[in-house]
Amino acid sequence: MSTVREVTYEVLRKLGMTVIFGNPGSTELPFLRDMPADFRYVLGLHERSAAGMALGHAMASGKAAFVNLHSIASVGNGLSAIIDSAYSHAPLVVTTGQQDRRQVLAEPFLVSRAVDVVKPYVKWACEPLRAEDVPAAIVRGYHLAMQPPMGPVFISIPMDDWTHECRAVDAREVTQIVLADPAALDAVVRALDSSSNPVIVTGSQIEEDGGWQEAIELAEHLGVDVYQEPIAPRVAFPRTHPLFRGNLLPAQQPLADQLAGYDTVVVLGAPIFLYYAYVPGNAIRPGTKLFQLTNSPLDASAALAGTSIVGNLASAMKYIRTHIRTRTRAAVSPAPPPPEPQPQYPITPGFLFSVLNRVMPRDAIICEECPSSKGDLDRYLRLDQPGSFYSVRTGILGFGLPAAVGLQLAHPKRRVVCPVGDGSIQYSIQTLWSAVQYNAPVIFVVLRNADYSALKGFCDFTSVGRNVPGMDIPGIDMVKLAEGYGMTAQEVDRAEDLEPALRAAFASQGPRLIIFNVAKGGQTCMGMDQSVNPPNYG
Ligand SMILES: Cc1ncc(C[n+]2csc(CCOP(=O)(O)OP(=O)(O)O)c2C)c(N)n1
Repeated sequence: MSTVREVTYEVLRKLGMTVIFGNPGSTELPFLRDMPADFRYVLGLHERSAAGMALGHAMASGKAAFVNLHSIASVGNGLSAIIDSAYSHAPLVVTTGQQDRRQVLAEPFLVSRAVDVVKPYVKWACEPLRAEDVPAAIVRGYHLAMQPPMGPVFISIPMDDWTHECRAVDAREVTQIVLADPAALDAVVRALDSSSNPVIVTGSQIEEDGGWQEAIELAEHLGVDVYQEPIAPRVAFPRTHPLFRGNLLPAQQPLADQLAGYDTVVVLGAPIFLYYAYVPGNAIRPGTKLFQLTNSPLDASAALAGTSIVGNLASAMKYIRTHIRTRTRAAVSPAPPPPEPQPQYPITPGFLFSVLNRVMPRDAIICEECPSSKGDLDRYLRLDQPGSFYSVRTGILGFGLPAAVGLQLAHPKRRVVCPVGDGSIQYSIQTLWSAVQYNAPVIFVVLRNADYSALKGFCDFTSVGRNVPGMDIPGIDMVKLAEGYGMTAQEVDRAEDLEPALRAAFASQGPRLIIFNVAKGGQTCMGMDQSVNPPNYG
């Protein structure tokens, strides 16, 4: 009879999880030994990087990625990537080693209570009761991870389990599309048909459910204004589309004010709503009809207002489009383009992103983590392709680098660009090594302002003042750090050197890191502009 180890590799193969993202330790060695030749091991030097690369891979492919971490030792380090995957709806099957069952009661070295640690952030956490249940637990975990809203599952595996005898396990088939209730969708159709001024808000679940094209068709059929959810982790509507009106603000009253002119609001695939700073107010102007279509029962139950309908976004949008009457609307003109930023010293983030927008291929993938420059990035990168934007959904720094490398590994034909702050990059800096080793040709665009500008902006926003320690990060030689991990790196100080540096990076085949010394401060937090500052909302 086969062993647990052999059957596990067999089910991983059947489930299409032949890449193992990990960082090994003693408790995983019995599994990893003699890894079959059709498997690929992607090593992260820190578990944030290993699980974070898996997260990027899962988001790009829409398929579960397999992660193998080291007992409790690395669940702590990898936890923020697991949390990211929960909130990003990215399917991960995370496994960790556990001490030998025969001595676990005696609290040996590296004993793990990881199952309890991860529970609030995974769809399922288990340590199988019997060794021979391990492969079946992985199959069950995979199918649960893949159910919308997709997310992480966690399985802790005692190190002596791998040599036990085990019967073959069927990988089974479990379908994933759950359709919204047509009667509930009819209510949305009726509301839109009787509305004089409706609006739609697009959210990242549109991308999760493969609804990019359907969202465009619905918006055009309705002829309505389109806003993007606040602090969007994915771009779900082309920024260049004439109906696109911009981002919603991540605070209650400012957001309600933005939508105050509309009588019916249909939110497609987003929470109601994702807020950052607390600016009290109504979720929506009283009297406005509000509907939410979501693939997430959690988002439906947590919405602050409106009627929520749970189901697949693409098919729900199609249902609405094919049941609603077409609206006739005078031709709309696109929102005016933002003013063209000028070359200055120091370089401004706005100028950097306007040049990047000009030189990057249209199908480039942006994986972003540059907190205080996010507003400029949103303004100047005119993304109009599906799957072209990824950002951290949780606010936990450390997402950008590993997600970029995972995205690049899953998308070898598209170039991934990772705009990242000089503070943010430090949380998962080891990923540079993985990018080099696995030749993931990501272009890391580091915005170096030598401080935590976003936090300074937040100090101003919340009126706590500037007398706060730990806001500056001088003295980091990013070129040396990158070169230390084997990566080609350069520093750009002057505006005239910016475009040639970016063009050279796009012309190169491998990963590289460019540090742009940019203007400090003066920018706003998470894309919020002055309209939400306390003078307006005291
Ligand atoms: C893991 C983690 N630690 C700390 C923070 C708090 N934080 C939010 S923004 C920020 C500054 C990031 O600096 P940088 O990447 O240089 O961007 P800048 O603010 O300068 O644009 C910090 C420390 C966080 N969100 N996540």
